[in-house]
Amino acid sequence: MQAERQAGPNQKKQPARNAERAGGLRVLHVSDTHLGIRHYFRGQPRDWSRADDHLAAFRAALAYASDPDVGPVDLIIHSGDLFDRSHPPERAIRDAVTAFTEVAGDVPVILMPGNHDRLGLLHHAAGALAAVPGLTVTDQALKLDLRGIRIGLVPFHREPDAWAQAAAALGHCDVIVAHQAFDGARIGRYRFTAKPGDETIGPMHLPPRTSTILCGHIHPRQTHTVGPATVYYPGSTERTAFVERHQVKGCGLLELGSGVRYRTLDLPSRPMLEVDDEQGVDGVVDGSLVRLVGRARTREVEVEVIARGGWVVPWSLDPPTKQVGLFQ
Ligand SMILES: [Mn+2]
Repeated sequence: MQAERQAGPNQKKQPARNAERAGGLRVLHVSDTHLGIRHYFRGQPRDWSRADDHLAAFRAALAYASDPDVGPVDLIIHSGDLFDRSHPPERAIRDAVTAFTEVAGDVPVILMPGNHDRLGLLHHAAGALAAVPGLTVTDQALKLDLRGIRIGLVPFHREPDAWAQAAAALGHCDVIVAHQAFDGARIGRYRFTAKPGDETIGPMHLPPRTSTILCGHIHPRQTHTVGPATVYYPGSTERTAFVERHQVKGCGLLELGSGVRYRTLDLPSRPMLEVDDEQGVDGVVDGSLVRLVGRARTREVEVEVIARGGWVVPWSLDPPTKQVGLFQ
């Protein structure tokens, strides 16, 4: 990939943002887009798929690169889980290629696999993604130098020691890109803690003087410190499960100048709600995703929710099924 681009006649005119841009670097950080996700809802339109929402969120995240209030950016980094599964549907691959092609001509894009799509990026989608000019896909630790700023990409490892080894082999980096759970990351009330035999990365696994980590894997957006480093998780671009129904989704903008600045950028999400009694149906709006729980799990409530335009997670009157468990 090219670190510097020449302004040419086809180059879109982009206003100089501010003085601190000179010599600095602006990176749009996108993660956990989970394209091709398959969730079925009762009452959903025939021509709709939940994957459409994830594609729209992905495209909206990329559009921030040329948003007058956010862009221009020098680089787009996707820190893993582009696809929801290791063998993504053909359509999800085509959609990803189209979206990347639209931006990668203007801004270089770096894509690193996550735990969900590792095989997808390496095998099933490798050929299609390789054909996108300006897109770099790496499943190996890789160090890039952009205007003197060293960016180290260290792909997903289940073993923290293996991750640490791959990171150390790169030498000093100003920014590390990862797809891991770091010590101190939180999902709800759960807090990841690095301990022997665990997959969590702790301060002991970081190369010396690591200061900035752009990370995927944890879906609620958050920023926290690990030893001397700050880990920035932009979170997933759409809600991948009902447990994420209250989370604001988005991506991030890293600005490296005289200091380090990270802005979270919001994206719209489809409304999701749980209905646990008859009154709960009042909150259902058109096109919302609804999970019935407790005594609201009746055919009557389901019919009422669908009449109000809601789309309902399949459930059964039989003992809980695996299908319901998918969303927990
Ligand atoms: Mn993910």
